[in-house]
Amino acid sequence: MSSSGPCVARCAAVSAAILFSLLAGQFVAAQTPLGAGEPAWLAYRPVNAAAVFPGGVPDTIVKLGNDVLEDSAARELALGWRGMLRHEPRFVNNADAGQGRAVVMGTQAEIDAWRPPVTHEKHLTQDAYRLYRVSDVVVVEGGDARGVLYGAFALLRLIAEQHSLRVLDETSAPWALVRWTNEWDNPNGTIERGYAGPSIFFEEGRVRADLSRAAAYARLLSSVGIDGCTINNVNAAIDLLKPENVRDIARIADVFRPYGVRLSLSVDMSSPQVIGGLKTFDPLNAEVAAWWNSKIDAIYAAIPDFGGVVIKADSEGRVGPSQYGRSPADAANVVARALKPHGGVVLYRGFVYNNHLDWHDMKADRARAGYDNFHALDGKFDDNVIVQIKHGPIDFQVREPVSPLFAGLPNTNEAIELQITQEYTGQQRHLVYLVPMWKESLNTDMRASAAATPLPVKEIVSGRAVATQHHTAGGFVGVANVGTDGWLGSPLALSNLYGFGRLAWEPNLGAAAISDEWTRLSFGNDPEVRATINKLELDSWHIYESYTGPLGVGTLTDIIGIHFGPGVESAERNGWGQWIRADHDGVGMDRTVATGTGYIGQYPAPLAAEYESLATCPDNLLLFMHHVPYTYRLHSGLTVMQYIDNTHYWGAQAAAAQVPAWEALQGKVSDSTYAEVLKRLKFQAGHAIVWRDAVTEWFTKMSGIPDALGRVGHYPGRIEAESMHLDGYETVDVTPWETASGGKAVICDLPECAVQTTWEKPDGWYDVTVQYFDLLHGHSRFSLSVAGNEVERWIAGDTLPSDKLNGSTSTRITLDNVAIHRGDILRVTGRPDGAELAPIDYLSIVPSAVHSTVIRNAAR
Ligand code: GCV
Repeated sequence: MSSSGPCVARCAAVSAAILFSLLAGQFVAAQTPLGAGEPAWLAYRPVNAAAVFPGGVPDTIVKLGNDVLEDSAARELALGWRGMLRHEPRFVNNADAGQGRAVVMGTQAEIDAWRPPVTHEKHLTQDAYRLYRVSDVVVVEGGDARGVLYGAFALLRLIAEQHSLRVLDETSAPWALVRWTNEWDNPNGTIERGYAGPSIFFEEGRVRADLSRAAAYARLLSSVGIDGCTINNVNAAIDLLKPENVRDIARIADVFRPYGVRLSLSVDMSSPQVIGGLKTFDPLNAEVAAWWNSKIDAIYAAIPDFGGVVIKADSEGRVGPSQYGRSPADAANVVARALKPHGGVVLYRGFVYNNHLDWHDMKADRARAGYDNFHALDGKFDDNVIVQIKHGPIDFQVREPVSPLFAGLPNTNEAIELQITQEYTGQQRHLVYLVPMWKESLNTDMRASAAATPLPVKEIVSGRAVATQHHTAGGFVGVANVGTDGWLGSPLALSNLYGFGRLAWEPNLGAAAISDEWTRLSFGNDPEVRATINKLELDSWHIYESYTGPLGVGTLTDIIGIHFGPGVESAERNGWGQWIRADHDGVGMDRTVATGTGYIGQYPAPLAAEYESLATCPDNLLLFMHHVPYTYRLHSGLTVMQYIDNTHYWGAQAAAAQVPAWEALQGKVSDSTYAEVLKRLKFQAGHAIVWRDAVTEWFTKMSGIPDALGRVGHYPGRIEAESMHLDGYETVDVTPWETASGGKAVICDLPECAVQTTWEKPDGWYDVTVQYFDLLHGHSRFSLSVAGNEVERWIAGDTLPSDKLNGSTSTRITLDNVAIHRGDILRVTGRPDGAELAPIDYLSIVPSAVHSTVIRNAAR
């Protein structure tokens, strides 16, 4: 650290600056108004100020620099002081005022100039920060202006967690240079695999007029150290590169800039031809290269801090260099060379595969594609190209091994792509905290180091040169797909956005520590709230995995369309290659070198040996790596078939137990958050039963092996709608059969229909469930009556993601403590709406778990 002259002289240099306190008011006035859910973890709830600052809250905030990022840092501290400490700080940028109780913030150079150095040996790197005390002064020092902003957020985090700042000494630097989100937004305002409403960036083919949400999003991203955001779908709309659109997109970059978030774009390789009017988009053609140069120059003229581009090519219908016999390296490099003079990067996606594989070819394997397509190109990419690799070799399944490509490119920059939006993990209607899953990938030791030193994926993507790696950059990309509905729709899903940022900054943080940080920032420091939410979050991945994708099978969801409900066979007999190869004898993909697709051989030898052998392959990846009989015994001692049955029953039970756990927090979290989370957890509990029944029934039928515990196919209290007296309703087959109880449901093609049955069992208190289908479109009306008295009426008004009767639309209502007498008639009436024909699957009537004094049908 260097020092310069005495404070008086240095202060003169800053004295020309305007009194910052005057600006502070303006900053806050200009603060974007935030709607419900939007502040997320930046709500700045009151804390015990005396616990944080035992010697008194600093009343002066000194901002030494004038960078826009330091302005944001100051604005943020003001918000935090007011919200958390109930204190109105005085702002100055006169360094002399940094006496007494104050916070002084500035870059390393500004701090050096402010006062003789406190001995800090280590130079702060790009984006890094250091927080420390000099007697009563709290110093927020950044390696650069962005580091100052990150430091301010870090200080606010400590305050929100109510840590005592009597002693403070924290230095932190980002793990990797690239920490971006990708947003799969389309210009028409829709978002591919987005589950939280429309785009915050686009509407009706244009950039939104009101970008206040985009600004608020940049603030959130910045608070966890994310420094880049790709605003459009990797299935890129080609028109976005037209000059008028680039001008409009620059407005988004303008609102990102104060938070240090660099905007980037997904581009389509055919752009030179389609919008440039060239005869070709061959990346080795000189005119094509010139087109990219001038296009990129034009983008930088509009957006000087443009981050770079993301490219999806030769994948899922996108054109690419293969059309001209060129390689991904040729394609990436032509764009990279245009970006290079400006400091931009290309993130070239490793997600290149053939989705027309031959199911009959036992050697065909989609999992091989990344390595097969890229390994031979190692060392051929320019140094501002980063290959962006999904964490697993398939596609964000609930359990996958880490992609072997991470070890296959020792001379190429690599970034890991993680999916924050829950495409295959319950679409934010199921609670799945993904950080533990991501950490498993990041911590997987590829055993690729010649020196036998561990080489976990997190090291590979750090961009630091290590043993066998020669990387100049690397990073983390999170597919977030936030929308206007509380960013991710589900309040608890925000932990994934938060967690992604924190891991990208420091992957050695623990999943539990990140969950706890997020919980404290979002819900406060109440120990009961923390314990409950942390437990829900930390248990959630295994719960979801247990009823949707056992033993590394990948997923058993409907893979052809929306990836939400069960649809076991949809994986098979098509070109998509998400096969599970289940037949009457066994299940799983044989990916061994000895007899299978050879995929396992793509891993470095020690890891390959572990996966190749049944003796050492972990149970949780068994069906990913091997095809085994249903009678095969796992390391746990259970057979595969019994494990499938047990885990689905356990999972459904665990999902149900989340509901009362959350209910204990009523009154301890805001009413709206309480209600929203409760609604989702209840849905999940019901949907877990749909999953459980579908998967266990399907495998029982396929294997012919009954559940040793007699549960599958035997559902106490269940009455199939089709077996009841039908008043206008007609019976239909449901496809796939396993997604409806008994494979059938009833639908009503009249203005009103009913199903009814007479209760033949003893008088008592019962919990009554009606399992019905709620399609994306239509608001059917239902009512349940017992002995002529209406117990409940409801509308099928959810927006479950399909217009078919299947495992994505099957849902339920449960009414607790209904008094039913022998001989009572139970009747469900349905009134269709449009094409939604008030479909019913079954009723379930079981003795009440809790006898309440509140009698629902007390009117009787
Ligand atoms: C944006 C999966 C998703 C697609 C997505 C693709 C990708 O296949 O289902 O919606 O396309 O991944 O990552 O490019």
